[in-house]
Amino acid sequence: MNAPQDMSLQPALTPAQRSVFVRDGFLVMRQLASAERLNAMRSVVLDHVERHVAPIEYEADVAYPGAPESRSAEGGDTPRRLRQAYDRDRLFADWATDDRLTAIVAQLLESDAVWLSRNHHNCVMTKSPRYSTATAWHRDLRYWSFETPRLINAWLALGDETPANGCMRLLPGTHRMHFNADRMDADKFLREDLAENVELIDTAEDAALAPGDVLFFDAGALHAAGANATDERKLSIVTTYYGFDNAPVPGSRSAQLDPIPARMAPHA
Ligand SMILES: O=C(O)CCC(=O)C(=O)O
Repeated sequence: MNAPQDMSLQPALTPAQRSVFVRDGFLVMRQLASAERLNAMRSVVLDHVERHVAPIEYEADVAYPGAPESRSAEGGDTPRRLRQAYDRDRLFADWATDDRLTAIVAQLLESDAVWLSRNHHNCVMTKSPRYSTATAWHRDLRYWSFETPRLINAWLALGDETPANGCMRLLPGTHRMHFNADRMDADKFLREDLAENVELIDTAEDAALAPGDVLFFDAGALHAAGANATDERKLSIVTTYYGFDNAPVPGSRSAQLDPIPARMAPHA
C-alpha cells in the first residue's frame, strides 16, 4: 500500500463542482499535471508508439467504421491504445496514483479510499492524424462487471484536445438515465437512427482540453469522440477508479488483474 497522503496537497472540490458532476456526470479540472510531467510522459508514449511496445490495440482491431480492414492493410498497424499503462512505465503508475488526482476521484466517488482498475482503460489513447476513427456514443460500463455502476474515469490530456482532433463529447445527465435495450445497437452503441436518440445527441457538449487538464466522467455517461483531422497525434491517459464500497464480479474480465490501491482512507 502507498504511504498515507499529505492532505495539505490535496484540492478540495467546491460545492459547485460537486453539483456539476452529480448533475452532468462529468467535470473538467484544469492544469492538474505540470508541463515537465507531461513532456516526460509524451516522450515515453512516442517512443513506445515508434517501437510498438506491446500490449497495443491497433485501429484495425477495433473495426470501427473507416478503420483499416486488418493489421496488414494500409494503416492497420496504427496504434490506438497503449494498454496496461500502469505496468508500462513508472511515470504512468505515478500519474494514476497521484495524490491530487486521487483526492478528486475520492471526493467524486464519496469514498475515502480508491482502487485503480488494471482491467479497464488503464491506457494511453493515441489518435493518429491518419487512419484514426471516430468512436460512437456508448457507456463504458457496457461490458464491465462490477457490484455497482459507481466507477469514474480520469482522462488526462497530454496535448490540446479540440473538436478538430477528436476530443471527447459527452451527453450531460445520461449517467442517471435508463435506456431500454432497443435504443442501443448490437454492440451497445446508441442508435443514431432513432428520433429520441438524435434529440439527446443534440445536447452533446465538447470536452475541449488544454495540456494537463483532466476530464473526470462517470462510467455510465454516454460519450463519443471524432477522428483526428489535424496533422498532430492526440495523446491522452485514461484511468478508471472505484471506491472500497464496490468490487469487480469474481471470474469476470473486470476481475482479471488485481486492482491497485490508489488511495487509502486517512489514518488507515
Ligand atoms: O477517443 C475516443 O475515440 C473515445 C474513446 C472512448 O470513448 C473509449 O475508449 O471508451
